[in-house]
Amino acid sequence: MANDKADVLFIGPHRDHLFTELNKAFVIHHAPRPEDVDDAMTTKLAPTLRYVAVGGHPGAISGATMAKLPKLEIVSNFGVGYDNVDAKYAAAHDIMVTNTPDVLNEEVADTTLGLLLATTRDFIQADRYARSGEWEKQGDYKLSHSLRDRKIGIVGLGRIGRAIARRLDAMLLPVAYHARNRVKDVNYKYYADLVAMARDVDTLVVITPGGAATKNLINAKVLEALGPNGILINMARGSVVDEDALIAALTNKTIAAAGLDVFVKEPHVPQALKDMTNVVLLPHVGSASVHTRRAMEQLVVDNLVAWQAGKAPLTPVAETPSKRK
Ligand code: 8YV
Repeated sequence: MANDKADVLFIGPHRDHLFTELNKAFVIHHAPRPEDVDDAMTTKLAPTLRYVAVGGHPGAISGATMAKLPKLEIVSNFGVGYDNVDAKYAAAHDIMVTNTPDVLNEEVADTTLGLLLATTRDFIQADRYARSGEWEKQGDYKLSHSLRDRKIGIVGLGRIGRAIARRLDAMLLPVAYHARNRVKDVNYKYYADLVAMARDVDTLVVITPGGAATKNLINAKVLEALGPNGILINMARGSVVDEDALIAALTNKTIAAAGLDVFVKEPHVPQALKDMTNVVLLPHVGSASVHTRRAMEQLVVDNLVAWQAGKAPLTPVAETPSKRK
């Protein structure tokens, strides 16, 4: 029997559940890195390829690559953030782009709270103190910062930002937020001016989309306004924080501490940050549980399968609203 499965190009590292599910409906062509989509591959796939899936560092697709695939109809991205996909090019060329919103909200919010607590209460250094036997030799570990009396400013009050705010409510912490627009159905204090918010709070939690519009949004000015008791938590994208300004602010004690899940050039973590004891560094694990990654992988496949069946995709991105019902 002839193989009547359609081709899909997956750009990114291997994922078990994703590959098992994709394999049921498609023939997978795998490019672990964007540069693996070379001329030989695009020439081979160009006459027929309608479906691309992409995601997981370093999975990405540029407009230039899309241009080499004239039959391309849809790019299904693994991840709610899609700064790795040229959605503008896609929109201009009638290519659908989908992402994986909602299924990761609670997981990323949980991770944020964990990182906030670990950073504020110094859990990682304290763990080292207990393990190394220093506790027995030196006595009790030094007292830490506290969440008590803190005011939190959330940068980006989207779906994940709101899940974080709900958790902070339960912890009796006052929440304010900065976003491009005021969010209608919440009572948190809104700041149109990020520096003004940074001045009024002492803790910033960053959970805004990456990309050109938010590049270096958290700059030296914002960090200075946050002040010497300030704690910065970045769960968004490395690009949202000016990494050099952050390293300077931590070195000069312009702010007190930082918890970072994301970096400018992942998986590279600057040595200056590794050398500091007042930072907690996570290797981009916001959504990285078996449970949530499986749900995200399933949504990548479900978007492609719906599209292939002539239906509207489940979760199109804002730039490419579905014309299908
Ligand atoms: C993923 C994420 O780790 O969804 C996102 O935007 O940042 C994470 O959930 C990432 O997309 C895959 O590397």
